[in-house]
Amino acid sequence: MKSMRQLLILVSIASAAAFGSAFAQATMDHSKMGGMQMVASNEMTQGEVRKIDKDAKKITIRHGEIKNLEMPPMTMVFQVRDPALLEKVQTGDQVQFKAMKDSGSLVVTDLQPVK
Ligand SMILES: [Cu+2]
Repeated sequence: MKSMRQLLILVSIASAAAFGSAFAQATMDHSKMGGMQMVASNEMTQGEVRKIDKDAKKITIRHGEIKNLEMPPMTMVFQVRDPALLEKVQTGDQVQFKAMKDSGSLVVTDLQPVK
């Protein structure tokens, strides 16, 4: 009797584990999809630094097409989320950057010189 109960417990643990891993699999696939979408919308945009204003936390970039903002190539001023980003680049540098819309203004969230 006792061993029968242990067997039942073992079976229920095994099926719980199987269910758990199936669930984990589904969760993983889902997050992978989300991750791919993030990569697509967070693609780096090419540009050239035209002007840097550290006090105002602004940078002027002559940029290529920004796919996630559906913006054609142009020269424009961006806000910079973290002023430390401006320490990494100089006027005239070729850069890669990420920009997003934040309550109406365009903000650079990542910026790095292209070697
Ligand atoms: Cu623009």
